[in-house]
Amino acid sequence: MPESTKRVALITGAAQGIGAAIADELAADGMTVVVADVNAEGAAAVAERNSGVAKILDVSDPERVAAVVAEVVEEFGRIDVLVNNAALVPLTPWAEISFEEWRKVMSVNLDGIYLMTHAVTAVMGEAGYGRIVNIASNTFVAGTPDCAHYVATKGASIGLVRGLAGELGPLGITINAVAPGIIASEGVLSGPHESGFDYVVPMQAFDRRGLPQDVAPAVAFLASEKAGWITGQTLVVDAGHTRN
Ligand code: NAD
Ligand code: 4PL
Repeated sequence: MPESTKRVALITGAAQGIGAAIADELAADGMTVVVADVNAEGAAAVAERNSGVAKILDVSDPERVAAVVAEVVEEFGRIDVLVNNAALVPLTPWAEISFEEWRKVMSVNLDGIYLMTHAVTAVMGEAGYGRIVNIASNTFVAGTPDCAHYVATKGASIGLVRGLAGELGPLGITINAVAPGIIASEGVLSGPHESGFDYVVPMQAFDRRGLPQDVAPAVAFLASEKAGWITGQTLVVDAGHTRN
């Protein structure tokens, strides 16, 4: 297995939006980026502009997760950084959340994090080094309505960070969360969350819509060598919308 001299970062859901901006940022920091997404075309475009590689991946599919992690190890011999970014971002009032929709959101947003983190920590543990960043959301702080299933998964992603940090520390792995506020990603701009800006922007300290590029540097810092004394934490990146 060839050992890449560059650091290797695997970013899920990186075909567009916040994940794509994170891939751009980590590539600019000199890493080889693995752009993993169910959207093959979008992943290929983001990988190409960053001289990285694209992987077609549904994070809720155990076989695909195992296969993709094995392929990355085969190709590069290392995984330094995992960014758990892939998620469904629904807007559904509680009374209308069917058990099927509930299970679907749990499966992608929560089982996906389990599967990716479980597979990648095995690789990082062997190397004695790793950086994991979960993309949570300030909805867990704000209690944003009409997406209770989503908020529950984002709280769980912070719970995992807190619950795992102590076990991963002795392996040389840090695990942290970044919790963005509302961000003008392709997903949000094309869906019902778009109207949320009218309500949220006036509560921010800065009077404009947040962009994927506003989130990526915080992720890059926690993914960097320099962040080695930070683990189990959540960094809120929301222009001061919430204060905790
Ligand atoms: P987006 O919808 O624009 O992009 C999400 C990407 O994830 C898409 O490329 C999609 O194809 C991919 N994806 C979906 N299901 C997948 C699966 N099962 N396996 C692999 N890839 C999958 O979303 P975004 O707004 O950029 O959000 C990215 C992350 O940021 C999510 O975790 C979201 O919860 C979080 N977040 C977003 C906002 C916001 O306002 N945009 C705010 C806080 C947190
Ligand atoms: C404040 O994570 O944090 C809408 C959509 N509004 O996904 C989010 C806020 C959304 C958010 C989010």
